[in-house]
Amino acid sequence: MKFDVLTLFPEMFEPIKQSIIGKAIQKDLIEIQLTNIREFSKDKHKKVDDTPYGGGAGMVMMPEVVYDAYESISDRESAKVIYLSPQGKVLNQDKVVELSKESHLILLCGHYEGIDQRVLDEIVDEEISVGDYILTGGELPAMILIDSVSRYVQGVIKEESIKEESFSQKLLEYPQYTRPEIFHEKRVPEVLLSGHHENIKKWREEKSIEITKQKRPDLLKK
Ligand code: 4G1
Repeated sequence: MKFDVLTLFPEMFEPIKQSIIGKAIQKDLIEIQLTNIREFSKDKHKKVDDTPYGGGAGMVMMPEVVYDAYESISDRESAKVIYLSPQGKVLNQDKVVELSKESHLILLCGHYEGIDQRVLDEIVDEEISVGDYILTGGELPAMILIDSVSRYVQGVIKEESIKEESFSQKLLEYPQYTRPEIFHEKRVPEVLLSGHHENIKKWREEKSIEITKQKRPDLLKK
């Protein structure tokens, strides 16, 4: 799976190359290609934004630089272009699974007050948001998308983990414990030490439902 990212701040993507995603890149299961939109500015000062027509605060990313950056991507015709934007549908696990079936995604990150609408109309296939709050740019949302989608690429994580997830879909996770058996006078629940797999499964299902009811009742209603 290939992710092409169009951004003014490619350095922001360094931290995602750690841990599980880092290993997936090393194993060539996923590829993250960063394109700095600023490199496509024809202006001597590498200007990429300008004041909005009609007035108002802030700056708008100019259409030509964004378009030229997009045009520099190879095989762009067969890729799906996603604009990370508060105007998109909010990302959920069903959408994550759907996107993991694509082989090439181009992720466009806005900054400042956003991007000139004309280039968006021309190149964007889908808008996706990561939630309803104000951010300074689409870079963190793009990383959230890469992280969540990459987990579903064959070989990135153990298949059991995915199966366990789909089984407990829409429920929160049961509590986890590891060594030591006693920590600050608190014991690990007895059933987890019993080796009785059926009882353990039942206990975990009950805990999942109980915790979801307590903390996220909205998930149970869905
Ligand atoms: C109006 C949030 C503006 C923000 C209403 C989630 C937010 C990209 C996302 C904004 C962004 C609300 C996202 C806002 C995002 C241009 C550059 C848009 C940054 C920008 C609720 C600023 N998921 N926000 N505007 O945050 O890109 O993907």
